[in-house]
Amino acid sequence: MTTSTDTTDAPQREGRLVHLGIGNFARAHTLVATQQAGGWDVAVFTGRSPAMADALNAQDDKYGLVVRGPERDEVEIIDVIGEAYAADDVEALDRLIADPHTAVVTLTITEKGYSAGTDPATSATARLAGALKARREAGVTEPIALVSCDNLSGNGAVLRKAVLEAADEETRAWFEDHVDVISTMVDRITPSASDAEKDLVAQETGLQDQVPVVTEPFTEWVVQDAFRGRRPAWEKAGVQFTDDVELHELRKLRLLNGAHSLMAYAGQLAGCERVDQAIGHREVRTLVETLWDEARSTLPLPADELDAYTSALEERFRNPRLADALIRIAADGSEKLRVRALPVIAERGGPDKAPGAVAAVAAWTAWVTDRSRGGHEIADPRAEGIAQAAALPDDGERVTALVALLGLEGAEAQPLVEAVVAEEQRLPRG
Ligand code: CS2
Repeated sequence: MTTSTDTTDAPQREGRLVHLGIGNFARAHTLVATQQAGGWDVAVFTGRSPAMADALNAQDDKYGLVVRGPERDEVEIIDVIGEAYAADDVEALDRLIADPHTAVVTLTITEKGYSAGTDPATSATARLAGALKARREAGVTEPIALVSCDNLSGNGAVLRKAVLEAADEETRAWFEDHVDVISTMVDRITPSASDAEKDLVAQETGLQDQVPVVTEPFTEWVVQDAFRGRRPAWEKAGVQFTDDVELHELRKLRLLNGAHSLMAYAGQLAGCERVDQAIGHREVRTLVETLWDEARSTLPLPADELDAYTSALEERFRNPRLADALIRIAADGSEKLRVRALPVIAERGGPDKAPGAVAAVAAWTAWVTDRSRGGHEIADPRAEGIAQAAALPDDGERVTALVALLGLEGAEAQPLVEAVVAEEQRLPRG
């Protein structure tokens, strides 16, 4: 562990931010904005890969950020992290959250992180609940803000619920007066990096970087303006503060992430491997347009604003140098489709009025079936249920079981099941 920031010696620092889930996205987005804001100590905890903490510590908590535009790369060293810990280091988390210097906790724990339950061994929100208890017991009165940076609508409310469920009674009672929970919309497409980026960072900066990040030039963060306590001056990094995050979230979830999921499954079925190939595939692109048309009609935003948004998206998807693998986006489909596709179908008034969103679900059921029958593991918190469903020989039963994993069952699911069974036959295959 590197402790480059001893809080007792650093009274001039404005506060400490603790980040949970230090994957690629946070290193391309949340931490970059925090570096640009300046003045804050930052401690990070890993998500799925505990080895990330060791890797960061071994390189003095610095890493290279490769911003990959359609024509060129810009390489920058991000040096905002002061301390990096493995996710399960609850002693460090308790100590940091109980310190009044800590005023903000940002989270990128992915969709499934919010339903991971109340056991600190497996749930980041449960560990956070335990650390808030330590803060209460330490008698800290200053407010702390919990800032969700995951692709869920109303992510602040979802986070509040998950933390409160895992908290003890006294901490629940203490919570309202001492904790702000902030919704945000985050956006920056961040593919998985490869050895080529390690070489590039070494060549451009001299840093021997085992954990570089590659990302697109575009970045956006819309943050609910509801902090009672201190926070980084993120506006210096172009962050937008607003009372109306939800509309931004819905726009991004249904247009960007919805199209992403559709391309991930339909694109792979059609023989594509990357997002730029999928958006360039005539039939997949037509499906994306259908999805966009219907998703747009669920968003109370002016047409010219939506036009500008979808053309910008198309350009981002077409970035040929980003090499964003569809298999990255295909992970955790049973979590993602619940928020990306099902609400569009419901709000449109049924599957017959939402063929694009139905295609996204059908592409998922068809793709997981093919993958599973081909002996591949599916990266999904419901992987076991998916494998069992995919093995059912009858299409109606198989799709019924898969759609149930999206939370739709019985009579309510019937119209979607029928539409999906029919749509699976029409999807382009390559
Ligand atoms: C993607 C997102 O993994 C996924 O499902 O849709 O990671 C997407 O790249 C980001 O939300 C872009 O901001």
